[in-house]
Amino acid sequence: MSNSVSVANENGVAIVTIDNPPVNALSFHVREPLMQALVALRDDAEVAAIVLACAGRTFVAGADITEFGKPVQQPDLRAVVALLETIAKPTVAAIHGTALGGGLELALGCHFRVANTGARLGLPEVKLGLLPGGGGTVRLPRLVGAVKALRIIVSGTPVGAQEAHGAGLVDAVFEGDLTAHAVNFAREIARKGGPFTPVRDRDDLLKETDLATFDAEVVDLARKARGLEAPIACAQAVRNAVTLPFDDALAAERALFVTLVASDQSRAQRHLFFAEREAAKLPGKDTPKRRIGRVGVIGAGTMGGGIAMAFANGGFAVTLLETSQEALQRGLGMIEKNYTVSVARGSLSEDAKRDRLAQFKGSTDYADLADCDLIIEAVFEDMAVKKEVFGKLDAIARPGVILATNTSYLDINEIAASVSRPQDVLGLHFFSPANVMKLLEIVRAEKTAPDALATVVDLARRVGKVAVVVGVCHGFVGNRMLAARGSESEALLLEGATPGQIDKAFTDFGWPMGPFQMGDLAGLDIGWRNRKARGLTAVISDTLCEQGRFGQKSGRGFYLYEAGARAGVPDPEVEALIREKAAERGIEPRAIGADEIIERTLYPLINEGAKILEEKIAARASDIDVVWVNGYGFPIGKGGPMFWAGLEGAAKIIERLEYWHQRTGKDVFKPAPLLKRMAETGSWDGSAAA
Ligand code: 3H9
Repeated sequence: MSNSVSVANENGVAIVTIDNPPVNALSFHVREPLMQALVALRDDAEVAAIVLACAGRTFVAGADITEFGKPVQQPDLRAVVALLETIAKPTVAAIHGTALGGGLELALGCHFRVANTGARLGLPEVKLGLLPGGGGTVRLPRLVGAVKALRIIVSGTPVGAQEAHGAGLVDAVFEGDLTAHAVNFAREIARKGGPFTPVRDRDDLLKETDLATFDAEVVDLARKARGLEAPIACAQAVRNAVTLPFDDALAAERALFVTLVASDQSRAQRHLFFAEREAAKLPGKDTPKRRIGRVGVIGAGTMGGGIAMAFANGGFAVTLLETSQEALQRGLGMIEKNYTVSVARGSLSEDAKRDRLAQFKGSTDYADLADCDLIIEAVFEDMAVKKEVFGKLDAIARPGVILATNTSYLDINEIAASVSRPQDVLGLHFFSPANVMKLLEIVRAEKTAPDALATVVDLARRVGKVAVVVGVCHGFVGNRMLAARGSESEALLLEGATPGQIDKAFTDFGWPMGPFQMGDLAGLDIGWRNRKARGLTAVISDTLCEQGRFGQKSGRGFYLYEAGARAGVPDPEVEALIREKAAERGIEPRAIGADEIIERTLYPLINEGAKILEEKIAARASDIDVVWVNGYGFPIGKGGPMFWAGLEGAAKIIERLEYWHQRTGKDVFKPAPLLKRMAETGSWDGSAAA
């Protein structure tokens, strides 16, 4: 046999084992021997049943994503599944770990599926801008019903073994040696005798489909798709499974898959899949890690509390420190409230809530942080305050403890220089709410030790964060680029655009919300305080704040919010204020189109990204994309700002930046040299096309 596929025979039951580390993807070098093995076993009179299993940590986690966009080498997955369905003796997929995408589709080609208790099954293709292209949209509805299949396929979220069992996707769930159980299961089934019906021929559940309910769900998901094509295609394919004969629905699925796999959106989403994994890689991957048991968090406000929850959720013991008992109790109370909400939503059990809360120890005494292995401060954003905190930590922390700051802007080299152990100091920039938002900017200061950095990169993964290592500069990667994106916001207002028009240009682009909606949600006072501290002004935003209009929390900001409403409505007072301030400056309002809004906001964003790359604040363009998609809501279907720059065309971006630079004289529009190189080579690192 081959290295990737082997066959064993246990008293008449053949066990076919796929072994393609790390995740048993269905690469060509797996499909080819798998096909050969299955043909041989089909025709082998000595074999009564076939178990399909995997070596290593998981069942097949999908097609090999690296093969997409290249010519398909036969046999493709569909051919393997079709062959499985020609086998008359019982076939059983033995699923451990994850059966995802093409992996689950392979299992759907079997007559039966058995799983161990920890297994998860799903069709996550939608997250790659695709639909299941190996028959998943046509076979899954036959087992679990069309509406349930629609939900699984469009969400892309795997279901656990027990749920899959309840839904009819899995035939038995076992604890212990799965292969042994699967062999017994197969032998027993074979003994009872057939005929065994392939999934393709099981139409009973489909006939019960209520298409009106189905279509109502599709309307809802089309609204939520925000311009993404894949969820809509997924829904269409599942509907076809109900309304068309099997082979026609399968052919339609294939046609949709072929279109999607060549689309910019899928290319963008596949780029992000690999970008996230690449971002977590550091040079010197064998760097030893420090042991982290207990984590200390200083400050129990929104940020500190969220950070503490993120670590508790990741299984760590947490010491939460505040300056007074009152503030501490308030913080702990907020944490308990958040967990209570999770229980009410059904995402956490009462027992798990109790266990989580038991992981917290509250204190008002720095000495209680002495047994922590990592201490993160989330105190007021002020250099003097931060240095005072670090001074205290320097006095009590054991040698080798990692000391982290959650600063969004401050110079971490300066903070590190204020302690006796700069090698242990780094930045952990969480995004609010820190227990929910996936992004973590890990800031490497000049003297940060490689093992300290490697430790927190590893830790980030363990607490479910998408980590990106960045260098020190004002605002690091995300907030520095955000400032560039926002630099023209006020100018656009003064020249004639309304907040509503600008926000709409953003949401039409695919952002979940526009800059003014975001400002109102976050609180306009935050930026106001920041500007005042740095001696900066923004005439419209500052005036709104002076009027007590801080956004949603005060019921008024750039928009008006009815009591309790989260969506604002345009406020004529704000529009009048904008016109008044424009008139004071002698600016005649003019009509401003969406194109201009995009090029004056997003092109400077990309330009700043290019400068960040030049300065080596980010190691790769794809790291910047990961920051923007996971921390700021950049549309995944566009792959992040640096990937989108490739789609938009660097030459066009430069031409428009130069135009605006000439008109305004502003530095944000001055094209970075790296952007020019991108225009010449087609890639940010000068190697291959982006
Ligand atoms: C599909 O199936 C289409 C079909 O319907 C139709 C076909 C016609 N291919 O995530 P990890 C690599 S679409 C190639 O860190 P974990 C990954 O890049 C597919 N490579 O591990 C990484 O490489 P490196 C549908 C893959 O334990 C390494 O494996 N399936 C693939 O945290 C380890 O990955 C999916 O979308 C792949 N399919 O998580 C599932 N998968 O070490 C995608 C992983 O060089 N995969 N790699 O950086 C996952 O969700 C996670 O990898 C999994 C394990 C949960 C399985």
